[in-house]
Amino acid sequence: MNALQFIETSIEDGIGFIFLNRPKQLNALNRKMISEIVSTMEAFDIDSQVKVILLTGNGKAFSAGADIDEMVNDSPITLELTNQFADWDRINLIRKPIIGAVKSFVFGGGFELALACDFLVAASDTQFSFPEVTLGVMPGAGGTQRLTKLVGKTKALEWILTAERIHVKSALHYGFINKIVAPELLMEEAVDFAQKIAKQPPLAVRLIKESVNKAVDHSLYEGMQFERKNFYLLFASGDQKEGMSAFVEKRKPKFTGG
Ligand code: CO8
Repeated sequence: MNALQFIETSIEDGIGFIFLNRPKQLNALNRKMISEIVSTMEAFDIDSQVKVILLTGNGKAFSAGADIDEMVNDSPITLELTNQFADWDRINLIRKPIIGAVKSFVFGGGFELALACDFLVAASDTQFSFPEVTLGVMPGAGGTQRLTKLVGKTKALEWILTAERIHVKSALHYGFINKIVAPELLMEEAVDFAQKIAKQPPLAVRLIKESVNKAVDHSLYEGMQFERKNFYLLFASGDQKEGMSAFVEKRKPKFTGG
């Protein structure tokens, strides 16, 4: 991996950590930073030491959005030629679960990055917002699509058109975060959450994530056909043999990931 300028990474106990690291700019996302995040996710995705990816921010906030200084002089042509969203598209291809541990400002592109995670653990001081409309633009990295699929049209349109700051209790009520935790316990709680998934057999975790994601974009029939093939496939794994034998033999399973 090339030297990382805008993020920090580490691996510990099956968790691949990514820390957004522009705290003075409230982790405003520039293009190099997104590219570093995505390349690290891809490296973790094929690293057998990593079972779950955990994304968070250094400093006060998760992220105050895309770097406005970098975007201010963009034109449709520069946007087309730099094709920055190709990096964002690659997040959809990550097979391992991604947990976002978010706090304080989760705005604009930062909110979109959070919504690209599979789970969100949020500190009680977290505020989510899409302020793009106040800048004369709109979300561009999946915000209008992901939020709408998660909470439905009514609230998504209201929140995106008003730029209102969404309180964590609302976020939990509408189902786009998994858990609210005390700010000082954010990492501890997020690691606990990650560990619950990290100890499960990795192939089953992978195919479950893939199957649940299918439900978002496909008909019930197509989704169920897909689920069934994945269900069959898991019977080729050592972990299925181990998991079921352990149950029958009344002992704890030892999963190897094979
Ligand atoms: N871009 C660049 N710099 C930023 C950003 C940002 N989004 N947000 C904060 N900063 C910088 C500030 O300029 C400031 O820098 P300096 O100290 O050099 O003046 C520093 O971070 C600290 O910020 P503030 O002093 O403003 O801190 P406050 O606590 O007073 O306010 C806020 C915090 C409310 C979050 C405020 O900073 C703010 O409103 N920021 C902008 C939020 C915003 O509009 N975000 C949306 C950006 S547009 C977007 O995300 C489009 C996504 C499109 C697709 C994704 C492509 C990557």
